[in-house]
Amino acid sequence: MKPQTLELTQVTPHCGAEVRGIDLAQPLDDRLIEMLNTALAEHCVLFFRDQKMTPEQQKALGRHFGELHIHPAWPRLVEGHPEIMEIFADENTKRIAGEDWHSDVSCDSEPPLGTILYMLETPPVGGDTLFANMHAALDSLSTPMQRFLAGMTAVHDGEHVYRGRYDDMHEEGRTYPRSEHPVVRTHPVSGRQALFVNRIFTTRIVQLTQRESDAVLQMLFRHIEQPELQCRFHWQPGSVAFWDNRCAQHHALWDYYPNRRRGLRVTIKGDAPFYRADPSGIKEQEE
Ligand SMILES: O=C(O)CCC(=O)C(=O)O
Repeated sequence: MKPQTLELTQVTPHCGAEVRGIDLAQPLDDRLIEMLNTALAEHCVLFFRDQKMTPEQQKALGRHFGELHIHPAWPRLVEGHPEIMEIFADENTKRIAGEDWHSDVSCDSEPPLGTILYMLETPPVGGDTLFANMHAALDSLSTPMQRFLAGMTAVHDGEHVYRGRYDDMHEEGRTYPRSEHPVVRTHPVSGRQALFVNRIFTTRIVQLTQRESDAVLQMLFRHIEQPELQCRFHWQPGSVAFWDNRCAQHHALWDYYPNRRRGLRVTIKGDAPFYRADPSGIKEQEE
């Protein structure tokens, strides 16, 4: 029998692939799930077009890849579906989700493995999302910098991100997650190393002084934002993006105010990030 393959088109050399020929509303068989898991780890984000899913079907899709995550702070949930976040903006919106580069809820002790965003309404123009590959970000640092960062840990804090952010949130007695994670993490599926610090949540590299940490983090945040590491996704109603938070960061562009944009997001639970030294070592770069 001919081995089943996925119909994939890469979006840019480092990031993203569009997948065709799959109806995400239908149950996926084990072989297809395995292929999607492999493709996700390789391309960091997968895109699908012209999908139509009910909330139940979107949750069933997410559950093929793991248990569903419940957000620690998001106030706009779909009624009867606490696992589904509504991503929404219109003329009354003051803040949107993901206005800067980040990996979802990296302040959690076990940050989400991946996120599936299903777009329902798009503005007439704009509202794209940028994605960047964190393996490529690490690989494009100099060898001495890679060696310096390997084995270090950093604090990811939800407090300054979520406290007071949403008008309709009841915050009395509420605390937000704060965790320490490796700066370079090993992807559990591919075994590849990825840079794991982001502008929204990461506040401090633990082994450095505050001043050193501020300087190194700023350098890394700027490094991560290089256009060569990225792809840009233009949404249409029915588009779906499935990103891997273990090796991708993303940034939602809010260039469409006061227009409306609406999507539904399901997030999949992940494991505690770990660093395992690559037995082949960090490769010397050619000058
Ligand atoms: O609206 C988007 O395109 C992405 C929003 C975002 O950053 C998120 O859901 O984490």
